[in-house]
Amino acid sequence: MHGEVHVNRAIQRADLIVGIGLRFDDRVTGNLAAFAPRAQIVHIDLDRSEIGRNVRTALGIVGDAAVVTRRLVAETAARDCDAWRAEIEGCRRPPDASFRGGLSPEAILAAIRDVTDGACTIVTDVGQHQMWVAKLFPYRRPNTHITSGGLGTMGFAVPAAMGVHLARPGEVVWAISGDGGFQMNMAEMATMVQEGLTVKMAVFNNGYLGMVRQWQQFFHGKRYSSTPIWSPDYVKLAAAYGIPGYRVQHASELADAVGQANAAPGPTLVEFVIEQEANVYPMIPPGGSLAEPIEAGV
Ligand SMILES: Cc1ncc(C[n+]2csc(CCOP(=O)(O)OP(=O)(O)O)c2C)c(N)n1
Repeated sequence: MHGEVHVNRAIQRADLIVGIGLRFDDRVTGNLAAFAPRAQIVHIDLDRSEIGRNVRTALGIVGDAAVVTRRLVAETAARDCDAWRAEIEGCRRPPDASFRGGLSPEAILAAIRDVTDGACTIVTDVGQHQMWVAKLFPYRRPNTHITSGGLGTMGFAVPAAMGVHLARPGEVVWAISGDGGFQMNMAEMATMVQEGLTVKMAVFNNGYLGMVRQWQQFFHGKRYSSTPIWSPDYVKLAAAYGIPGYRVQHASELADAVGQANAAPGPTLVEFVIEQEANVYPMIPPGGSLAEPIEAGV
């Protein structure tokens, strides 16, 4: 749905796709009839019932991804792929400028990267902020991007981040949520305090259920039905739990607030008051082909 243009183009042009542990759901394929028209598909999954369920597969392999991949690599001779790589690079777009400037998602994530030196685990909720994190945070270590993926579980970030803290004591853990998803599980702040769990909470407050609002803007004539949402004062809310809170409304406040929130002992919360109608690009319309993305400024 929000995949990079060059990646989707590569899928559309590929003659072989090896899918490992994915279910080819509609957010990945777009219109199935137009998906990867040239490709033979090899589907590797632990669950036999996934194979051939959504896309026609040339070869299904049921098994543990690590075991199967190791065996596949051992069996497959190296090939020169320079021309193919160059073709994919040729489709790459410059970064979306609408992420830039002011209190943009890019600026917020750069501030978190700067204060943590990129050495943190980020747990996201579900929505636009989740897409921005996936696209813009410069992950350097495996398994440091925790998200509910295809399950799309709003409310996931805060409790999941508490779990990450328990599993990786000593790791800095940021839970990044939208104002919608945060309000679904914010009561867990009590557990955090009671159990002494250190999670840095970031709330991207755009005053909307942003990802759904974007659909309403693009495909339903801007009829914002049930997507504008009210929020409490998050800084006061955090204070009620004894948690230091910071509100960031301007880019100039970013470094200080994020730095203090990261450095203070125990849980902290930063509310980022972002542009209300910011969008995630590119976007494949529901039922559309991967070959026809909506791009920023088009
Ligand atoms: C429990 C649940 N309810 C509804 C949805 C459908 N849904 C997906 S994204 C989204 C909006 C999320 O809004 P918000 O948490 O404010 O994040 P934003 O998109 O603004 O970053 C909704 C309602 C869902 N994924 N999970």
